Amino acid sequence: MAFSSFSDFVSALDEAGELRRIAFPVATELEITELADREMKAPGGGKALLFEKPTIQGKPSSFPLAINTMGSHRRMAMALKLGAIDELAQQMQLILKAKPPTSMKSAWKLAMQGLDLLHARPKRVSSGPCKEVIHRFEGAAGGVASDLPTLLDLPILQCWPKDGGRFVTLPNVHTRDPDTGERNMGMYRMQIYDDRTTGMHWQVHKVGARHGRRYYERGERMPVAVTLGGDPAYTFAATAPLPDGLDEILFAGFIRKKSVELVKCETVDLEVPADVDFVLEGYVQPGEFRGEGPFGDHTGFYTPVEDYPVFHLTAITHRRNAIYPATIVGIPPMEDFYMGTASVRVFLPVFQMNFPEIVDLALPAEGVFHNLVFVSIRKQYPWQAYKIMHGLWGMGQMMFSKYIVVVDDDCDVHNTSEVLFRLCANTDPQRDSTFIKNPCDALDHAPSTACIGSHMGFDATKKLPGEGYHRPWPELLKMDHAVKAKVDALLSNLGA
Ligand SMILES: Cc1cc2nc3c(=O)[nH]c(=O)nc-3n(C[C@H](O)[C@H](O)[C@H](O)COP(=O)(O)O)c2cc1C
Ligand SMILES: [Mn+2]
Repeated sequence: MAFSSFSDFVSALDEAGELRRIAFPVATELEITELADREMKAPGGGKALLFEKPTIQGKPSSFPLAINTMGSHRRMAMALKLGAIDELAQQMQLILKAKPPTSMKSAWKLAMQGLDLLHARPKRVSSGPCKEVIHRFEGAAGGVASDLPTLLDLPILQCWPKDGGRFVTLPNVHTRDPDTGERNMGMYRMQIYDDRTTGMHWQVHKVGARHGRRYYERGERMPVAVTLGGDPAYTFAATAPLPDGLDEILFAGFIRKKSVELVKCETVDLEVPADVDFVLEGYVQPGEFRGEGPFGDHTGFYTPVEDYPVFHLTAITHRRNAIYPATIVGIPPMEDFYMGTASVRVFLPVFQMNFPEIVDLALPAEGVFHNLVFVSIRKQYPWQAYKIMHGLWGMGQMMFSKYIVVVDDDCDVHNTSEVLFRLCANTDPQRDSTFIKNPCDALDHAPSTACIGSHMGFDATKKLPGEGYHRPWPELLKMDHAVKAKVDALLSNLGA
């Protein structure tokens, strides 16, 4: 069942030997990054770190900070209460393949899936742990009590030396479409400007930005609520590339097999999960923009200062024993690689529903999400690899994929060395590549103009006569099974 708090998850990591507690004071300015970066670069993603005494400009923060909590395949699965991420992929597949029942057994199976889906629907509750401490910034009678936190009291990181300031790095940003009332929860970083204002870095292609444009057009103030912590399923859902219009709260409920309990905010007309650690309530004012950045980004480079909307804080509510969740991004591999890989596993059944010939798909760490995609297919007809490339370039955030390499189904896309071997061996560069024009990731600094550019696809599959290849395609080397078994036995007798 679901985690009832972020601290539950941190305890579970601790019990599983996946957490390192850091009891001495460590500066939120750069030092936590350096420790976390070393951990994230350790084999398999190292451990999660709990900084019990983070300091802000030399002063102790009232809140501990947890980082790298999802930074390994095991911890990512643990965050979603799974033995392995593939279990969730199988559940997705069952739902996508659900057909009207033809027997008691299939009816029962469908009913069980129905129960899972039932949990997807959120429940409304009148209060929750996220309201244990309430600090309103507007209309607070009797002024502001000094022991209540502002943004400057949270252990918010300055991640890299040339960053423009401190950034909230794991915020779940809740907004509504003013026309349809549809909810969205996306992860968009927030630069701290002062105790009451931050940047709101929703990029042009993201749903928060689309909601924002509608408020700007209507000339209305846009309510925004940001949550930190709670069940880690929320954080995962906020980063998952769901199609626009698919509610992340429903998705989180489906993942955790328990309805998300939603509670009304104090100062804005939005609802947030009641069990989160912190809620930052506020608004974005139409037409107001401010320079955001530089920020040491997941591209491994600093993104430059660009204008983004400004978030004005109207209240902070939090758990009394809140833990501040954070991550850092930078030169891969980082924690977000494991989050991205989990997303790909979970959405593979959706890709396969659209393109049944897809066997597997991987975004290797070196490509930091959008730069490199390896996909294996069961090829049946000429130029099928190109159909897959174009199909992926047309699907949601896969539109950003800069290089797509298509290989045959006997190639393991999670083994970069194997894919590069196929790419080099199986392609005639001119014949087997294609360029297209498409939107680019807003963070990509390589295109001459931001957000637009070319993408390239490679067909590294075996070529067919129908593709103009009339020579006999050679056979890939493979050892006999019997010989392999014999050598395995020999070696195990030797104790090797
Ligand atoms: C650690 C992390 C930080 C991210 N920061 C941003 C960001 O600052 N701006 C942004 O537009 N997307 C950012 N993303 C990616 C979005 O969260 C992701 O594209 C998400 O699917 C967007 O949701 P949406 O389609 O509902 O807008 C980040 C992802 C991760 C894992
Ligand atoms: Mn969304």
